[in-house]
Amino acid sequence: MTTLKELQTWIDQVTELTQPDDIHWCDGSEEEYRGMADLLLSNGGFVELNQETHPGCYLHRSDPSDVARVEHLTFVCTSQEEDAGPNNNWLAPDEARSRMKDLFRGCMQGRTMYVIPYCMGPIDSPLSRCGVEITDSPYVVANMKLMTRMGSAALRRIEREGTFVKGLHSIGELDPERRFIMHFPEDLEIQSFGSGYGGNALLGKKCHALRIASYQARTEGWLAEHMLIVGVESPDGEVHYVAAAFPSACGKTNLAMMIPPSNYDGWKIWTLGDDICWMRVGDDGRLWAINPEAGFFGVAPGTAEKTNPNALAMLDHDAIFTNVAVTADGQPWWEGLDDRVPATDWKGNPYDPDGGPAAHPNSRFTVHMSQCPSYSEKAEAPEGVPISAIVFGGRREQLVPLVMESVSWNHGVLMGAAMASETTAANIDTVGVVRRDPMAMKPFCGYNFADYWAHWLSFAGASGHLPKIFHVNWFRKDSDGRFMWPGFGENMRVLEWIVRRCKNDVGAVETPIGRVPHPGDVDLDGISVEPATMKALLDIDVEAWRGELDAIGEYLESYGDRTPAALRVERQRVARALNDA
Ligand code: OXD
Ligand code: MN
Repeated sequence: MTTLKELQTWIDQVTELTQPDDIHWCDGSEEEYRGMADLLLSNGGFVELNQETHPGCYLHRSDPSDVARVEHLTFVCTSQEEDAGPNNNWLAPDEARSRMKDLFRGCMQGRTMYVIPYCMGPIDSPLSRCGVEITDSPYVVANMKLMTRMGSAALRRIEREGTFVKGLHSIGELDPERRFIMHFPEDLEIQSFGSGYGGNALLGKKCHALRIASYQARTEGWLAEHMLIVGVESPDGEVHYVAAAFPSACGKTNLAMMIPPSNYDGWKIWTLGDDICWMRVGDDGRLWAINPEAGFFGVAPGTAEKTNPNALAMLDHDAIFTNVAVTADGQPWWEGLDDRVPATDWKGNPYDPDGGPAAHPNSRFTVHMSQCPSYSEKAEAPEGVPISAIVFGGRREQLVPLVMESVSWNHGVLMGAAMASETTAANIDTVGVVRRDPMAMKPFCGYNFADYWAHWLSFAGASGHLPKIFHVNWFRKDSDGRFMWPGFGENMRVLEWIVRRCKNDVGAVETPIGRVPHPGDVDLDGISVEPATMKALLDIDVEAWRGELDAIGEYLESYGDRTPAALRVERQRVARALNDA
C-alpha cells in the first residue's frame, strides 16, 4: 500500500506483532469519516446526539478509568537518562521497547488495524512535519480526521520526504495497570498502549507535535510550543500575531476565540490555533509560526455564551463530544453551559445532582478549526504568520500581576522558565496544587528542561527582530477569594496594551521584575474594575517577590550543572533589583 520501503517494513513488523484481522489504510475522505461514524454508532463507540439541533454530532463515552492524560505513565526514553531530564519519567529504550512489545503482542486479534498517515501543519508548508499512526481505535481515526491533515495527501508527502514519526497505538484492554505512553525521540517514535483518551491516543497532538517535535526542533533550530496563536486586528486593519502559552485547561481556547468587548469597535481577534505552535526564524529575522493542528480538542465545561460564544457557535454541527452529559432531548450538556438540567451523566447513568458533576471536568469536544467563526485563513498559509508577542501565563491566585513585559529576550525566557500554575483536571492527578510549569511545557517537553531553556536562550543572538515576551495572570484573587479581573473577552484590554507595546506607542512602569502598564493605560471603559483594584492587579509585593525569586533559584538549581548560566545570571539580576528596591 505504500512505495516507501521503511513505512511498509514497519507496517509488516507491527502486523506480525499485533496480529490484526484486517488492515485499513486511511485516505482521509469524507466517506471514510462517515463509515467510521457508522461503525462507531453500530458498536456503541458513538451515541447519536440530537441530529436536528446538532447535525453530525456524536457522543463518545470513554472508559471511566480513562478520562485524562496520564503523566505518571508517560515516559521519554532517551539513551542517556540525563537527556530526558528531571522533568520526565525515563526508561532505557531497550527496556521500554521490550515492555511494550509484551503488551502489543497479539493485541489486535479480532480487530482492524488502521494506518493513518497525517501531516502536522499545512500540507505544503516547509514548517510542517508528518507522521503515521497505527491504531486499533476507530474513535482515534475519526478524531485524527478532524485534528490533522490526514490521508492520501499526507502519505504522498511522506513518500516524497522519506521521513515520518512512527506512532503505534492500541487501546489494549483499557486496563490502567497495562497502560504506558512511551516516546523515543532519538528514533522519532511513539508507542502508546491501554488508553483511548485524547492526548494519550491521538498521537499527532501531545506525543508528536510537542514531545517528539520539541526534541526535533532543538536539533533543527526551531521551537515546538504549547501555545495558542491569534491575530489581533486593530481598527486601522493592522494585524499583530500573538502566541500564548498557558497550562492545560487555563483558558487557551477561550483566549484564542475571544470576542472583544463592545467598546472595542473595529477590533477583531482571529483564531489560528488554541493549543500548539511551531515557530522558526524567517529570512527577515522574525519568528514565523504555524499551528500544526487542524482542529480543536477543547475542554467543554465552562464553555458558554458568555465565556466563549465563538466556541458555542462551532459546536452545533459536525463535532465529537467525549464524556459530556446529555439532555432529555439528546443535546450535549456540561457544567456552565446553561441552566438546563441534563438527563444523563457522562457515564450514561440517569443524572443525580448529588452524584458529582454531570459532565466529566475534563470532558472534551473535537471539531475542525474551519468551523470557528473567528477562524483565520492564515492558518493555512505555508509560510505561517510573523509573531509580534509571546505571552506566558499561569493560574496564580496571588503574587503575579495582571501583565508584565520582560526587558529582554533572556528575561522573557526566565519568565517562561519560572512559570507556575495551579493544576487542573486535564491530568489524572490532584487538582489545584501550585507546580512549576515552565513555558506550560511540564507535561510535554521531550527532553531535559535545562537544555530546553538553553535552546530558547540560543535565539537571543539569532536575530534582532524577535517578539517581545510578556507574562499575564487572569486569575488573581482578592482577600475575599474573588477574582479581581473579569477575564474572558475583557482580556482584550490587556492584549491591546501588549500590541501597543509592540508598536512602541504606549509607555510602561519599570519595576524590579519587569515592566507593567501605567494603570490608566489599560482601558477600563465598560467594566466594573475600580481604579484601586487595577492598581492592586499591577502591584508588585517586593518582599513576596524576593521569596519567589529564591524559590525560582532553587527550582533552576534542581537541574544541576545543565542549568544555563545565562538563566542564573538573569535570575540574579532580578533578585538584585528586588533587594535594591
Ligand atoms: C490538552 C492538554 O488536551 O493540554 O490540550 O491537556
Ligand atoms: Mn494543551
